[in-house]
Amino acid sequence: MKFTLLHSDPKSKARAGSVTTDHGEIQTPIFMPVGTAGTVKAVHQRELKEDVEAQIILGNTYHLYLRPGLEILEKAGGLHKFNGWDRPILTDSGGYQVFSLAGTRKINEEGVVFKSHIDGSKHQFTPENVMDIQRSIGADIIMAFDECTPYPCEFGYARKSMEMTHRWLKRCIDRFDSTEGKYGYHQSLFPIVQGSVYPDLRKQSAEFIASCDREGNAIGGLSVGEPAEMMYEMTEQVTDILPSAKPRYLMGVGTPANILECIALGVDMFDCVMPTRNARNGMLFTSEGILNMRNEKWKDDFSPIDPTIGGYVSTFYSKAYLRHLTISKEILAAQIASIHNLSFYLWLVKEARKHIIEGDFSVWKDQMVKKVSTRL
Ligand code: PRF
Repeated sequence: MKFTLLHSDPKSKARAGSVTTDHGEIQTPIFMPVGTAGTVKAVHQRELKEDVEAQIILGNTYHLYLRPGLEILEKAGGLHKFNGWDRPILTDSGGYQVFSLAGTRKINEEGVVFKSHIDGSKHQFTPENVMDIQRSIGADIIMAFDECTPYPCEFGYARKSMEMTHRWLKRCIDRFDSTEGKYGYHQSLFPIVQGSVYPDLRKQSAEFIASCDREGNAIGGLSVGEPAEMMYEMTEQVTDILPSAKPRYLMGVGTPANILECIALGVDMFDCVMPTRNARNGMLFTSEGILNMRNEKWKDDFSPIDPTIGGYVSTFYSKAYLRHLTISKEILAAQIASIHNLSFYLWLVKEARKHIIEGDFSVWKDQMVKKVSTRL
C-alpha cells in the first residue's frame, strides 16, 4: 500500500492524497460506504461503482464470520470474488460489533467470548483469530482488535481498556506479520487509537499507535454519544500526533458536518451507516440540507432530489415521487434514497478534495457546514 500526500491546506489541517492498493487507488479524503454483511444495503455493486462512485467499501468481521462463514468465503476466493466488488475493501475487526450486537459477552485479557445475535451460538474472538479471520475474508485494509469504550466512561476503566487494546495490538501485529494474504495480494493492518475523551489517554494512545509504524492509523472510540465539540477536540489531539505521511481513518463518523470538520482536522478516511440507515428511514442528505421524505411538503414538488450533485438517481427522480414511494413503503424508496445519500457523501468528500487542492477549503467548508446542517 502506498499513501501519497498531494496537497495540504494552509489554513486548516486538511489534506488531499491518494492511497494505492492492489485493488486500485483511493483518492482522499474519502467516505467508505458500509457493507456490513458483504452488501451495502439496498445498493448493488454496479450502482455502487457507476452511480455512487464508491472507491472502497467496508465489511465486518463479526457478521461475515457468523454468516456466510469462513469456509464459504475461502472457497469463493475471498470477499472480493464472493460479492463481485473488485475495488478496495476494508474490514472492521469485529470488536466494536461484538460490543454493540452480540447478546451476552465476556471480555478478558485473552479476548471476547460472545453469543451470536443470529442463533445464540457461542464464539470467541482473540487478537490472533481476528487476524486469521480477516486474512480469510481478504480485505485490502484490516483493522486491529480493540475495545471501543462507551460514553460516558470512567477514567480508570478507559485507562485499563486502552492499555489492553495496546497489548491486543501487539498480539495482532505478531500474528499478522507471521502470516500472509491467502489470495495473492497485499493486506495492510491499521491499529486503532482509543482513550475515550481523556486528553492524557488519547495522547498516550496516539503515541503508542504511531510508534507501531503501520501503513495507516485509525481513531476509534469517538462518536459514541459524546458532544460533537469533544469529538473534534479528541480528533485534533490525535491527528496532531499521528504521522502525516500515513492515512488517518476516523471510525464510524458521521454526519456531513462532522466529516467536513474532521477533514479540516486532518482525517483522510471515514465510514458511517448514517447515509444508508437514514435513507431507509426516509431521511435524505442533500447539498441544500436535510429532507424528511415523509413530509407533506414534498407531495407535489416535482423537482429533482438534488440536481447539484449530479448522478442518475439524484437528478432523474423527483422529491414528490420519492415521497410517494416512502409513504407507500415501497422497496424502491430504500434503493433510491440509499443510492442518493451515498452519492451525496461521495460528492461531498470529492468537493472537499477539490477545494483543498484549489486552496479555498476553509471558506468553502464553513459555508457548506451551514448548508448541509439545515433542515428543509
Ligand atoms: N473500534 C472499531 N470499530 C469502530 C469503532 C471503534 O472504536 C467505532 C467508534 N466510532 C466505530 N467502529 N474496531
